[in-house]
Amino acid sequence: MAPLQILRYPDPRLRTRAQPVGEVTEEIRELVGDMFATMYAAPGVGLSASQVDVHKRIIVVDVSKERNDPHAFINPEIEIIGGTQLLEEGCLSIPGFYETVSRADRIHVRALDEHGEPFSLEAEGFLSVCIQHECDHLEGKLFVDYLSNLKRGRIRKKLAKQQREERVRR
Ligand code: GNR
Ligand code: NI
Repeated sequence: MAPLQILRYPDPRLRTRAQPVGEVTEEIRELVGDMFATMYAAPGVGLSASQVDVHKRIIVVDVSKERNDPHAFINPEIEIIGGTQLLEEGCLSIPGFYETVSRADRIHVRALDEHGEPFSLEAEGFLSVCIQHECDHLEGKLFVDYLSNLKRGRIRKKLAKQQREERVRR
């Protein structure tokens, strides 16, 4: 399992809509392993394949305190059950910026696991937010898209500048 490089906003590749996984092969399982390695190294509570520039519908999540409860979701489908919650979100692709986002609270998720077996679960609270945040990535959507144009523009400018400066230094 090797950590992969994470794309950073405003990289246009983060706007790619991911394609469904046709068959859960050994290659997909290797990618899932690399995604877990990337998420734990970052460290983050979730990661989408989109963020490592692989535009397939795969997300991984571990919201446990002990970092020992990994879940992979392949071709995830979310159905909103109800409620709303406000939570301060961050994103490994938007380092250093945290903003409150309003999302559904209770959701039902259907997906395939890394063996290609269908499963479903109900989530609420932080797990629900994480799954919604990751599924947004698969649509090319980022949490900053829920902010005002002004706020998003400021974040975009700061990160673009940081990355220009990093490229000069390297
Ligand atoms: O590590 C992460 N933390 C987080 C905190 C609040 C809401 C969502 C997240 S997901 C984020 C990792 C990430 O960017 N996944 O795409
Ligand atoms: Ni993210």
